Amino acid sequence: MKKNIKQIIKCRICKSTQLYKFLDLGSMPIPNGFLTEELLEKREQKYELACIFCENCGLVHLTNVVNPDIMFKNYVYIPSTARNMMNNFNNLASYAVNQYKLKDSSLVIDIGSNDGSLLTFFKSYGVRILGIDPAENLAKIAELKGVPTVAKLFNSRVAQSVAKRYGGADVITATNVIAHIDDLHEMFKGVSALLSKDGVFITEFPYLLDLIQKNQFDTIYHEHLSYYSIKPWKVLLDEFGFEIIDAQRLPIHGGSIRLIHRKKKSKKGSSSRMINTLMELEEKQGLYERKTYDDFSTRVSDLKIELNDLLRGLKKDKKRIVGYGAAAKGNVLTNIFDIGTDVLDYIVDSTPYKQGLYTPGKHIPVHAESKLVEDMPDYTLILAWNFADEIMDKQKEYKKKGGKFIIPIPRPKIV
Ligand code: DWN
Repeated sequence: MKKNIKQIIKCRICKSTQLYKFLDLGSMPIPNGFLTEELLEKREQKYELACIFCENCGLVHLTNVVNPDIMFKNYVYIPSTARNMMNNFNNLASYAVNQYKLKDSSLVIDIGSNDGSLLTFFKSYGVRILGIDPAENLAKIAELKGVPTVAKLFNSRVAQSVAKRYGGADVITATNVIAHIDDLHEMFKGVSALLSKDGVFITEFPYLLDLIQKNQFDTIYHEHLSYYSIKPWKVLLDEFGFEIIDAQRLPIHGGSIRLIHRKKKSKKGSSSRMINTLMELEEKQGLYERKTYDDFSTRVSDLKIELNDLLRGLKKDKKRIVGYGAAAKGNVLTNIFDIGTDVLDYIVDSTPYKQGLYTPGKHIPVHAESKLVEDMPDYTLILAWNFADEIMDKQKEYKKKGGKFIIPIPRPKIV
């Protein structure tokens, strides 16, 4: 991609130009663009954050695509900082190994393998593993964990060379990465080339139904190019001859969906009962009507007023407030709701690479979690609300000493 930004003019899945724009969040820097102190003075590149809804197949997209090299070459997000995330990976690995009777000779390939966390669970079952991820910094960490990793962006060319070298994959996983992919047709060409005849392709991504119903506007950011529901996803599967053989809704990341696919055994293929139920639910919840998206945008504007009234009221009462979780979603919330160091003194986070840095846009300093009990601010705004239970469980002493938590999504509440 020559320039750093590409405008979307037709649907990523069905190529329709019937695109309805909603939720214009303004512009902000990329949400994982943390800054060192020296960089604070430098002007940050800001990119539009707005959504379009394809009135033909129903896919929700961002209005543009930021150059993936800018976002993913050197990546600071790692899943291993969250116990719930690792439990989810453990559950996925044991499900796949048992359900699909994997053996030592079986090959599991993870697209968007990050620091190798998921494959480490598969490795414990003795199967062969391989990661594919463009983040060179994370590929090195994965290799140190004994997870061989191809540090490249997945596409059909990479898939063919991997298939030539390692053979067909019995399982291909793609968790929290499909939303990051611009050319889905190229991705599916790669999966078709890499997956063995009877192999399964397991995807996990945040579910659009949860996002809309729970006001999760802050999971809308530059890394997430698409927001999936079953109807548009099935258009892609039909085009590439895949079918869904199992589906599970998961609580992770505010509500995700795990889909297990295989290459269609027959022209017609089959569709699990669960899929038909979900598609009916999507229709019933108005997921394919403009009004749903207009109402969502209105709720986000109301949320901005409600959260700011709460926080600024506390500041008026001379209360001290900090953030918890220097998450990409937290950087969206603070930038789009205009919550800066005038409200949050700092943010604590368990990720070593983020500590000592400043958040993109609002330049809020990030410290280690231990600072919370040492410093005892009156309130803690949980920016990583998707892990609120885990965080509050970890910080029982802060609560015991009188600290209070604020959970911003789906509506602000003090706990
Ligand atoms: O899709 C993506 C999701 C899966 O992860 C990526 N595009 C980027 C990333 O989004 P995120 O940064 O919003 O993810 P998390 O996992 O919701 O971020 C949680 C943040 O909170 C991390 O920086 C770690 C931190 N944390 C913490 O400090 N203490 C998390 C837990 C559970 C904790 O106890």
